[in-house]
Amino acid sequence: MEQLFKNALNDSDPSTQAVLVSVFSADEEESDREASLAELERLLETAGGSVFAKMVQSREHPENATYLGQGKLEELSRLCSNGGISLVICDSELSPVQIRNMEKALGDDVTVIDRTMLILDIFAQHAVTADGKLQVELAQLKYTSPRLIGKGREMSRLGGGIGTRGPGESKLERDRRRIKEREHILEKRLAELEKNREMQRKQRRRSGIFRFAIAGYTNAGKSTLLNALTGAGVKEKDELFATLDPTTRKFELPSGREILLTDTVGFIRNLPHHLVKAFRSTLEEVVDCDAVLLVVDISDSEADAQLRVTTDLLNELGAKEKPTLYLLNKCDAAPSVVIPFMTGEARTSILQISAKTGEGLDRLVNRLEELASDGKQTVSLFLPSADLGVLSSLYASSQVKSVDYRDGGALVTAEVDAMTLGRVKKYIC
Ligand SMILES: Nc1nc2c(ncn2[C@@H]2O[C@H](COP(=O)(O)OP(=O)(O)OP(=O)(O)O)[C@@H](O)[C@H]2O)c(=O)[nH]1
Ligand SMILES: [Mg+2]
Repeated sequence: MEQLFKNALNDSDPSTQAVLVSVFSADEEESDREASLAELERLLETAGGSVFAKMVQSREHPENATYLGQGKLEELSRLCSNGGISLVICDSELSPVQIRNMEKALGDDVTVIDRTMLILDIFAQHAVTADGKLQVELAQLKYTSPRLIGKGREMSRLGGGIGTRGPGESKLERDRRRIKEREHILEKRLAELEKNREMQRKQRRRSGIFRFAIAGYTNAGKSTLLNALTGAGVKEKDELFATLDPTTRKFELPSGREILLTDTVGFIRNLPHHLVKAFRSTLEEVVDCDAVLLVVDISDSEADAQLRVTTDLLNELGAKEKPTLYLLNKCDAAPSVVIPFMTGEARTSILQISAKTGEGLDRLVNRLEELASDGKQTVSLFLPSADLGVLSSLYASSQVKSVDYRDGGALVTAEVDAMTLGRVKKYIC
């Protein structure tokens, strides 16, 4: 099926240079602003571009019509034309009107995009599964298309995507209709895929195997950790959002107990709400688990802020009550640190590790063992023929290890939690 979008940077020269622009209000912390802009730079590099210049304006609010004030906009225009720059990226969410007016002021050769459009570009480059690709395309249609339409841009392959100029109004009307149709198709397909995914999740739940989700800020080392433990071969790379699609792998603990580990999409500050909504089914993988392994990159000076963002998002997704093990990763690259945000956490829930060198992974495995076996024990039961129905509820709530049918009933070995144990006590043999 034809894709309506291409990426702003994909098709361009790999050395595409851009001006990064940010409007800060006076009540924002200076360190937050700088970190956000530095992150925008990393996002641009990940997307295949580089920074020509950064421009910052401090004012009460961004200008409604043009984001920047008049004087700064003129300065930006001069900067772009002198440097031959054709891409401007703003570190906030821009309205379609702001983009249109900025482009009008900057001239025909300059494309203006915002942080979210840039993130979606990266997502589009990194999505692998059908599910991931559809979610990205739908989010681009919903977010990016209103920001392009009316700008005299082609929306389709016909024009080659974000950077193309051209069509008249009748073309735009056709594009609007095509976009709506495409959105409809994508939504239907996604709903079907979501059904499958939910079935898979149900099966995993029913298997009774303890499930850990590996969550954390983008680039924290989640995929490296999954690979170090399971040899999963997931892409690990020093770039943002290397992973978009979740990967689940079985891991056998030294006791022989099996657990499931799921590597998930990373979090980032200022993730707009509608993006969270668009990627909800991917993000839900993060919370559909029995416990969370929250990976923090302690070699990053922003570790504390990143942990804050991650925790807020996890809470928003409904993971507040999940047992959480904080993994202070990249300890090989950082001195032992105290993260202010974590001072309230129990020491037993914090471990220093290095997914790269393997340091601390043996302790991690021990903790996984303790968490996975919490309150559970393996029991042998004899279910008389008349009570064989109990077996299906055992499958639902416990890990059934073996069933041996014999005269008069079945001999069952299962790992049960305390509640199930209460229900099946009378069958213990
Ligand atoms: N020094 C050091 N580098 C690490 C460690 N763990 C991961 N890295 C590096 O950090 C970078 C990011 O690692 P990934 O595993 O891709 O990070 P991620 O959390 O999966 O990132 P996204 O999928 O982009 O959200 C890679 O260059 C890794 O080699 C570690 O313990 N020490
Ligand atoms: Mg990853």
